Amino acid sequence: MITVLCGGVGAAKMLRALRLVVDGSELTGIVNNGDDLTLHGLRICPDLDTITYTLAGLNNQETGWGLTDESWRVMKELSELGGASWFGLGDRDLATHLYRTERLRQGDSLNEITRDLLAHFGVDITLLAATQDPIATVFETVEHGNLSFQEYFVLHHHDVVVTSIDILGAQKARPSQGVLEAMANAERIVISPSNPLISIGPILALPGIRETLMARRSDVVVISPLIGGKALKGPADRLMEELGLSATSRGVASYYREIASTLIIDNSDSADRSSVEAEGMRCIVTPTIMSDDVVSANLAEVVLHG
Ligand code: FO1
Repeated sequence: MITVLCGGVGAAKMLRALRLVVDGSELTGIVNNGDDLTLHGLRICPDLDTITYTLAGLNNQETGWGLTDESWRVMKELSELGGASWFGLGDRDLATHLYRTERLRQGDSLNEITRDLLAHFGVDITLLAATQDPIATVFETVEHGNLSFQEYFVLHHHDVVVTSIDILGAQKARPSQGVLEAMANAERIVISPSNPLISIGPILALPGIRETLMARRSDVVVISPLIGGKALKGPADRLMEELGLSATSRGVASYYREIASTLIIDNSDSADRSSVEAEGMRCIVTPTIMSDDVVSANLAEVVLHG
């Protein structure tokens, strides 16, 4: 079994790449849910949905989130009514949130619902929410005080100065059933090229996760989310700098060094090899921008066997 720690877009691409070279029954994703939200009474789990839609081949490639062939009639009507429309929920995507919310209300667990959504969309891997207890990533900002994840990310376009990040509820939350086992029993544990602080960080903040990874350190591989010191998407580089980690391969290595033995960096960062090794991590240099199936499959092979 291969277990993958996941955020949103970068993780979806990594899982899709791994799925090119291994059977779906071999793959388990442990998915961040610090960015989940309740809006219009609906429970929305962006990272679970981004991964599900991407592996189904139905993701909206322009936005990176939501479904392809989307329409926006409900949002338009809502906006005309004066309702909150800053967080864009397409008509097709809304069906997922309506379905999830009603089943949660009926008492089903998030992981049961996720399993059924995966089956509906024809995706044959396992996804487990990192926790099914309430957690929430909160940003302390200079401009607006405390912001919820989606207020920070979408409402303010992550264009604010962050002074600290807190994962509310993490210390009391338990990892979902099967999460620690999926890490303990995996041949390889993969940390996706997701934002270290706000996609992987909330998973690492849960009790027992760091300890389990430390015990498996020699089998834990990280793919750097930075290319030339910049994130392909999102605020990872800016946040790392603001919170005292340098936005470099070395900064990524210093963040993960206790729990992972290997860092994979992009060819364009080959000059960083010695700085990664100076942090006590093995460094593999290979193309990491998963722009087509050839590069993706190659990266997956390196992740599994490099
Ligand atoms: N990201 C945006 O930048 N704007 C949006 O309006 C937006 C809506 C949205 C709806 C459903 C969903 O699953 C994701 C959505 N995202 C949107 C993406 C999301 O904010 C982030 O990419 C993740 O939370 C970070 O992984």
